[in-house]
Amino acid sequence: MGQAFRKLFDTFFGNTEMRVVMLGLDAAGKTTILYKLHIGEVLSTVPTIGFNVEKVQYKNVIFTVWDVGGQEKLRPLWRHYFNDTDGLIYVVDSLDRERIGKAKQEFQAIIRDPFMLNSVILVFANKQDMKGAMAPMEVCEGLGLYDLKNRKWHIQGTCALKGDGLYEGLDWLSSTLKELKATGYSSSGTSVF
Ligand SMILES: Nc1nc2c(ncn2[C@@H]2O[C@H](COP(=O)(O)OP(=O)(O)OP(=O)(O)O)[C@@H](O)[C@H]2O)c(=O)[nH]1
Ligand SMILES: [Mg+2]
Repeated sequence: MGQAFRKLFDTFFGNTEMRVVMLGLDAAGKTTILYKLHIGEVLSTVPTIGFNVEKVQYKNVIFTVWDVGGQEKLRPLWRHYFNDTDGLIYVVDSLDRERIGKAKQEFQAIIRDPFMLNSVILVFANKQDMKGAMAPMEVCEGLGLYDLKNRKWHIQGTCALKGDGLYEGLDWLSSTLKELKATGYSSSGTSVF
């Protein structure tokens, strides 16, 4: 099979590989999400010092998911994971109203990084099982998503402990990335809710 044809074949019928970086403040639930997706179970987690990386296959997409520790002292290291990234999953602890401003600040810095300008953005408004959690729409406002111009983004309410919402998010990510790959990569577009 010629290389161009193989590429086209893979895009429409075969497995597509995508590199995704998952970021967010400490205790947002990133590692819990990674292992729920990877093995279908919730493992007890400790704060991540460094990163975890796993391949997660969903439908015919293989996601390589980098889960990077979110503690303040580790955040300057995030940018080392930006290169060659198709998608960003930004995880927010929806219960943590106090730090939504901080979550916004870090989020805006990531998406404005030159290496991240083409990545599509999936936000998980996590811990929706908790009473008093911000609704996805509040998280959306808190992060300034409505003000984004020329970016493809989507917000999804999730409960990582039960797995609620995780695959809906991956569905959006895979269809959006496939569409972009098929049409030759430009992540500009209107927001989806
Ligand atoms: N109630 C509830 N708790 C959750 C949920 N997701 C994660 N947690 C809990 O939140 C805590 C932190 O989860 P982690 O997955 O370790 O958070 P993290 O984002 O990886 O944190 P760092 O590694 O420090 O960046 C753990 O006690 C999880 O059990 C959720 O959807 N609901
Ligand atoms: Mg972690």
